[in-house]
Amino acid sequence: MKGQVVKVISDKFFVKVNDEIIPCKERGKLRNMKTLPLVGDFVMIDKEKMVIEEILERKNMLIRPNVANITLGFIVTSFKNPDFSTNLLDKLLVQLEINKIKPVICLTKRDLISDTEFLKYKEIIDYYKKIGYIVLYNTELSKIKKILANELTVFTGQTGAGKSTLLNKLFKDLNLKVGEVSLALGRGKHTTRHIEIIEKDNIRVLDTPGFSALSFLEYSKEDVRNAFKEFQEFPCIYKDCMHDKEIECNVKAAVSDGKILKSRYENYLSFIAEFKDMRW
Ligand SMILES: Nc1nc2c(ncn2[C@@H]2O[C@H](COP(=O)(O)OP(=O)(O)O)[C@@H](O)[C@H]2O)c(=O)[nH]1
Ligand SMILES: [Mg+2]
Ligand SMILES: [Zn+2]
Repeated sequence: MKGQVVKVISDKFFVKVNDEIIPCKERGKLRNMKTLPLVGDFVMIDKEKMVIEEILERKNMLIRPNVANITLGFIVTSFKNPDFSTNLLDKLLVQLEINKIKPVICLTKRDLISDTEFLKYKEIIDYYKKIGYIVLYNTELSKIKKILANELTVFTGQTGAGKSTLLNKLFKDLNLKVGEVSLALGRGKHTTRHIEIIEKDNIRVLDTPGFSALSFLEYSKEDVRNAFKEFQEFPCIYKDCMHDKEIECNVKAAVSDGKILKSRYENYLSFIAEFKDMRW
């Protein structure tokens, strides 16, 4: 019988099969495979014995929080407190792209900047929309609910950007502490491992209010390059062009022509420069 792990508490795995939650143990032989089921894993279970027999192939996996099969990455970015950072935004977009998680950019604290200040950001925001990203505001609750429907979502973004505030609005009885840096999962006062999918109607979110950045396995330089998907619209002479030291490069030309946002390209260069089998 097929199900999905929705909660893990130490060595108990709660598997959702249709609308039933079955607390399972993992079968001993899984241990030999050095893989434990993660929240988000699709698994085959023996319902009678309440054991997990097999972990089905993962679409993706995060290290911190340690979860699998995420479909949507909700990036929360504030205009102020903390200041807007295209560098962090691009870094998060790259991580999500590489792991085949659809990104959504949610802007917060528009009320803290003036209309004149906002104009500075308009070009940047329009650019991200133009290259295909969904960009919305934390005030657009019904739009947000539609986008989160039927996905398994992780929230990410700087501490203080407004993740908990928004989650509390989406899940009325959640009561996450706002304005506090929560303790990282697995540390703090709860020593047992506890990761859970929070669910309401058709919205499913991983309860990881503490993290501000995701952590995945290493990427290659080429992965990072390919994650800047708009670069592919300017094919270079050399298929493996890194758009860096090469003399003839259509991506660099597009940056000069203003077709590629300068900050995107600069962030790209900074990412591949800090590269030593990158693990963010
Ligand atoms: N002015 C303003 N403050 C906000 C907004 N969203 C969140 N905040 C405040 O920003 C602070 C940090 O929010 P929090 O949700 O804890 O951020 P998190 O660290 O990303 O979970 C809190 O004091 C919130 O009340 C917003 O849209 N406008
Ligand atoms: Mg928080
Ligand atoms: Zn190039």
